[in-house]
Amino acid sequence: MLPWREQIEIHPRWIGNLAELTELRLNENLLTELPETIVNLNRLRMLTLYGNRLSFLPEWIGKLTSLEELYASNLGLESLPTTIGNLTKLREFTLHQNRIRELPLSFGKLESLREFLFSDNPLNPELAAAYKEGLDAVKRYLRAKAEVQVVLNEAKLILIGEGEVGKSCLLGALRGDPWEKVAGLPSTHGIEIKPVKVTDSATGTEITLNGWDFGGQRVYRPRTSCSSAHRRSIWWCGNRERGHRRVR
Ligand SMILES: Nc1nc2c(ncn2[C@@H]2O[C@H](COP(=O)(O)OP(=O)(O)O)[C@@H](O)[C@H]2O)c(=O)[nH]1
Ligand SMILES: [Mg+2]
Repeated sequence: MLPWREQIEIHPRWIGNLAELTELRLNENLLTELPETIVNLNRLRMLTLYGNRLSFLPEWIGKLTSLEELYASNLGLESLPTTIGNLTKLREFTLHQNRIRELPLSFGKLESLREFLFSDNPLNPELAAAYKEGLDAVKRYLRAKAEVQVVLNEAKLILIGEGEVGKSCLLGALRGDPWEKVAGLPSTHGIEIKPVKVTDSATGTEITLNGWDFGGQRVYRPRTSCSSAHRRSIWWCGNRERGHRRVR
């Protein structure tokens, strides 16, 4: 245990060398972030953080897998990292007086949790009702939420512009269609929707962009402007005179 006589703003770096440390009380200081050296304290069973100025708990906190007690109230936290679910020995977790609305699904993996104080947070109404019933109800709520959560990984790719600027050919090229097939296509009438599969290089997740290929003729313009209200979409705009292409 480290008793502090004065409020500290900067956390001493050498603290990460105290590999045998089991309790660290940093409450009511002026810390704005936790230095990562704490991650070396893999015997830490108790971490007291309340009353600092941390606005988030770092992802690496999930590596402190010996933690049994974590006191993180009155910090201004808006969310918890998903890695919190790795703290499977955590018995006591206080989080009151923060700004948390929702818990990560991984919170449901905290099997050892017995004491959980979460009052004075702007919880979403369903979670607030579950919290009033107790920890089991909170876990039930999270399980139910996980079951209904369907990840679609889809977005709209909308191509608009004058006729004959190359919208349909561009969509065909993005899809990997052979040029001979797309170049000879008749002018588009109305809207054609064709999928483009892409892979997120960071996560390897496959995403389907539903390519909306609009006819560029004047008669279709009202329809194009109606569709501009769609959210979560990528736009490609082609202009024949200026050769202008814009993506947003
Ligand atoms: N040279 C050239 N011609 C293109 C290119 N893209 C499309 N075209 C031609 O432009 C014409 C109109 O293309 P299209 O994709 O149907 O235009 P849209 O009306 O905007 O859908 C077609 O005859 C295409 O062969 C390009 O990058 N280079
Ligand atoms: Mg076309």
